[in-house]
Amino acid sequence: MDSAGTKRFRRPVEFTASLIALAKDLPAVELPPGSVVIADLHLDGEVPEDAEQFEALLQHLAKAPVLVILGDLFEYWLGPTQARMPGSLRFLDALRRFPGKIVFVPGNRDILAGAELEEALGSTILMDGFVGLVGGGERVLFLHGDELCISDASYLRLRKILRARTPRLLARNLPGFVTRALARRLRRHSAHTVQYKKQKAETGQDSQFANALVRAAGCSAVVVGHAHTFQETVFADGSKWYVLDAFGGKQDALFVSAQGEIQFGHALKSS
Ligand SMILES: [Mn+2]
Repeated sequence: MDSAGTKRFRRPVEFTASLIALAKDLPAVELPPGSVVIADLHLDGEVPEDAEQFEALLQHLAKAPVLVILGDLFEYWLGPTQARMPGSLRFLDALRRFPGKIVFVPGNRDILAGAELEEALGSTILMDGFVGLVGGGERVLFLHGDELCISDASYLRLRKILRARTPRLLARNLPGFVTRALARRLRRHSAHTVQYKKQKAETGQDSQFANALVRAAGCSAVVVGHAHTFQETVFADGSKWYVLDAFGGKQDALFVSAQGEIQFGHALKSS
């Protein structure tokens, strides 16, 4: 029997309403000049080059007072067990050594990250995104971007389940074969999105919902990753929606300029 406490996820409209409510009350984070935002690095512990590239990137960005990682830092992240795997240690060490502040918003692939990653980040994971304060008080909303794919109802259901407290605790103690199956599901949604991005002007992300979230958060722009292809959209009300390239693309990073303005470019550009 269904009680109020076990109310199931029914329609995307409930999902969008709950996120619009959340957007009104997101944490605010100061992004001083020199701050950098990147997303979708997809680091894989089984690929040694990934560790070298990541160390080089963090060294390159070492002067950033705040580094924002907007989700899918890892190819997949399954919790405490993974933090102890040899392939993960270099990533975590590199994060620990970063001199500035790191702000992390999880993506669909690292939604199960918890205390084991927070220890290396030196900060609390911002599960639902945040409002960045730039320049003279301009407010910019930062999200991973998977939440904009509101036509994928089965993914939204999974997303909700993985974010609930009890299932998260359970998932973190599941046997390896179960968590690996979960990882495959988390990756499948991304593969789906990568397919979408091949069709121009179609990323799977809903622009009207992006606009609604910007308004709800009282922001002038929203910046996301997830779709892997840079995009700039100006809404009728003048607010803007930006999608970052996946790491390695020409516009894979947001920089806060000396004047406190947001600019886009390559994370590894020579400064
Ligand atoms: Mn993603």
